[in-house]
Formats: sequence, C-alpha cells, structure tokens
Amino acid sequence: MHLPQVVRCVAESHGAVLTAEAAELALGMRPLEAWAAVAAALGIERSAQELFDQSEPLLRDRWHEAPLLPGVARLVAHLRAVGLPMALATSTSRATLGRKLASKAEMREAFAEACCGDEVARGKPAPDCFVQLAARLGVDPADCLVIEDAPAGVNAAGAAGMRVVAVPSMLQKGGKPSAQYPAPTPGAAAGCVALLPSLLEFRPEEYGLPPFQDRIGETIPLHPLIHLRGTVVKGFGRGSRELGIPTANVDADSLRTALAEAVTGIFGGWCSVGDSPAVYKTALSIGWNPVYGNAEKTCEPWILHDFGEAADFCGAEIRLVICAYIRPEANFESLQALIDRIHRDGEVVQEALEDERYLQHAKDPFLLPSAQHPAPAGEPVQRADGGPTEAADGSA
Ligand code: ADP
Ligand code: RBF
Ligand code: MG
Repeated sequence: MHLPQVVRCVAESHGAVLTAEAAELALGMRPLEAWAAVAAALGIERSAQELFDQSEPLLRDRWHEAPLLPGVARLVAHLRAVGLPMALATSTSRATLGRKLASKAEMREAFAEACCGDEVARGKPAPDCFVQLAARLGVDPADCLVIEDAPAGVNAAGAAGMRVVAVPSMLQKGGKPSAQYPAPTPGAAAGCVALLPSLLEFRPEEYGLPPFQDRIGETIPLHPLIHLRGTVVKGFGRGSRELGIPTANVDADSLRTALAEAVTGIFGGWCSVGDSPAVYKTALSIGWNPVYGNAEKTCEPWILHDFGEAADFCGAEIRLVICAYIRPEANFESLQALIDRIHRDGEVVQEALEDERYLQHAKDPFLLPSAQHPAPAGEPVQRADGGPTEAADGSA
C-alpha cells in the first residue's frame, strides 16, 4: 500500500470514505496537521495522533520505495549539472525524509540544504521553511523559484516572497486541479507564476535557466519508467466507433499504483496482451479525456498494430512499459482535430521508439505474460514504482 491507499484504509476503518477534497487538504502538511485536517473534513472523531499512530507502522518501512514523480529526477539532475543551488522544503520529519531518500543518493546529493517539518515553528502554509532555507543559502527570497505540488506549499512559498510553479500531484474528479490553488500570474514577482499539468511541462528557459537537451525525437524519456499491468475492460465504446482509433482500456483498480495515480498525459511505450509475449509499440493517454470530460481517470493504449476486425482483448491481461512522454492531455475544437492529433502521436511513437534507448525496453521481462514471468505466478508483482508515494518528494 502506498500513502493514498493507507490514508483511505485508515479512514475506512473509522467508517469514513476518503474524498479527493479531503485527501488534498492533507497534501504538503505536517503529518499531525494533515491527519487533523482529514479527520475534520470526514467527521472522524479520533485524535490526529491516534490516526498517525495507526498509519505510520503501515508506511514506516516502505518510504524508501516511494517513487519520484515523473520529471523530478530529470529536473534535479539538470539544475545540478548547471550549478544551480537547490534546497528541499518538506513537511516530512527529518527521520522520515532520511527513510524516503535512503535509496536515492542522487536526490540526497543534489540538495545543499533541507528544512523538515519538525525543524520549524509553523508548518506549511506558513512560510517558515522557505524563509529559513533562503537564509541558510544566503539568497534573497525574490531570487528563488519554488516547485510545489500542494496548495499549502504554494501558499507558503508565496508568503515567503518567492515565485512558485505549482504542479498538482493530486487532481479532483474530472482531472481538474482544485480551487485551493491560487490562480497563476505569469511574470509576477512573488506567488504562483504557473500551474503545470506535470513537471515534464516545466521549461527552464522560461525562468532564465538553460533548456533541457534530453529529447528523443519529439518525446521526453521517462526515468523511472512506468510499469502497468491490468485487465482490458470495456470503455465508452467510442474509440473505434467515433474516432476509428481502438484503445484497450486498462481496468481502474490497476491504475492505483503510486506512479499511475499521480500521472496524466499522452505517452509512448511497449505493450503486450494476453498469453502472447509479442511486444508492440503503443501510444496511450492517461487521464480524463478533456474532449469528453470523463469523471474517472482512464488509461487507454492504442496498440500500433493491425490485429484485424475480429480482435477482442476484453478480459485479457495487458502489460505496459511506458518510457516516453509526448504531451499533456488537451481539449480540441473538433473530433477531427483530436483524431489528427492522435494519429500524429502514433507517428511520434513509431519514430522515437526506434531509438536504441527506447528499443532496449521492448525486452523488459515485465512484458512477459504473468504465467511466464520470473516472479511466481499469482503473486502480486511489487516493483519500486508500486511503492508508497508522497508528493512532497517533488517539492523543492
Ligand atoms: P472501448 O470503448 O470499449 O475501449 P474501443 O472502441 O476503444 O472500445 O475498442 C477497444 C477494443 O478494440 C479493445 O478492447 C480491443 O479488444 C480491440 N482492439 C483491436 N485492435 C486494437 C488496437 N490496435 N489497439 C487497442 N485495442 C484494439
Ligand atoms: N482525449 C482527449 O480528450 N484529449 C487528448 O489530448 C487525447 N489524446 C489522446 C492520445 C492518444 C495517443 C490516445 C490513444 C487517446 C487520446 N485521447 C485524448 C483519448 C480519446 O479521447 C479516447 O481514447 C477516446 O475517447 C475513446 O475512449
Ligand atoms: Mg477504448
């Protein structure tokens, strides 16, 4: 179980159902304040300490498995390479931060300073941690740029007089960021200057920093990769019918992995289906299909192969190794514009995946049918990217 699942389970054990709104209230806050907010929002009559004591043992030994959100490792490595001083402002305690970074040397080494939740008088949304870090680095808050995923953190950094790029890691029904995020004002001297759908959309050159140079064709390589395994389910019945583009929708439960839960966008990768180990290039969307305004998140792989009219994967196992980011989900004026863009995504994937850096992933053993997998059949495959996540990992 990763963090959102643990919070959901603890809430359920007290007869409450965790809502997206309540989950977001807790985002970026110190653990006790987070639990107090969740308990108040859901009417759970337990102390924050009691709830924390219930959740912590479920998480404690698993923090090191928390995957970095897409784009975090890339951005941190890039800014480090160009010599930009970086600091980490987190609501996590010093002890938990140590656990979270235990297997992430590249993150431990990248940050000159860290300020933890148990080292300040007031947690986010108070500005304390950001003010303290600017002082320790000897820089003017006005010269700092903060990347934050939580409303509490965006407000904290703004109150410290810093510019903030908000990258929500938790979205509300329909895939919208909640109203808790301040509206961005591009070019403002302090406060929220941008609200991005993913850190993969961050362009350093817009902030006077050297641009990324890691594109492969028209894609950005993902590190870590996203591994997804699930069952093909019936979708809305419109992929083939309305768009002429069939998508083998992945069941909703299988999307509840730490990474898949935090990710939206249009991607490319390798896919295999059913009992066959044959691997195909695939273009897929993960999100809410803004053109249709879906209430629930879907993952829709369009396998770039002609299986013929009669093909039906419904109920079959589907395995995805997602390695390339293409673009954010978008709304389009017309269905034809959506169709044209998806065909273009297909071409982008066809071309980019010929690169050796992507071709190697076609041999990922994850793509073997479960029955033939090196892991014992029937046992859930627990990978690094199926572990707990806390979005504070993405805040700097
Ligand atoms: P739904 O809305 O139920 O997902 P679609 O119209 O998107 O229906 O069609 C999806 C189905 O089409 C898949 O479940 C699969 O059985 C079949 N299919 C045939 N060819 C492909 C392909 N190249 N990629 C994905 N699915 C395909
Ligand atoms: N839906 C959107 O609303 N906006 C998009 O930008 C979008 N891009 C997609 C890209 C690819 C490669 C695929 C396979 C699907 C995309 N879709 C998008 C989802 C599409 O609307 C969906 O598959 C159909 O509505 C069938 O459910
Ligand atoms: Mg479909």
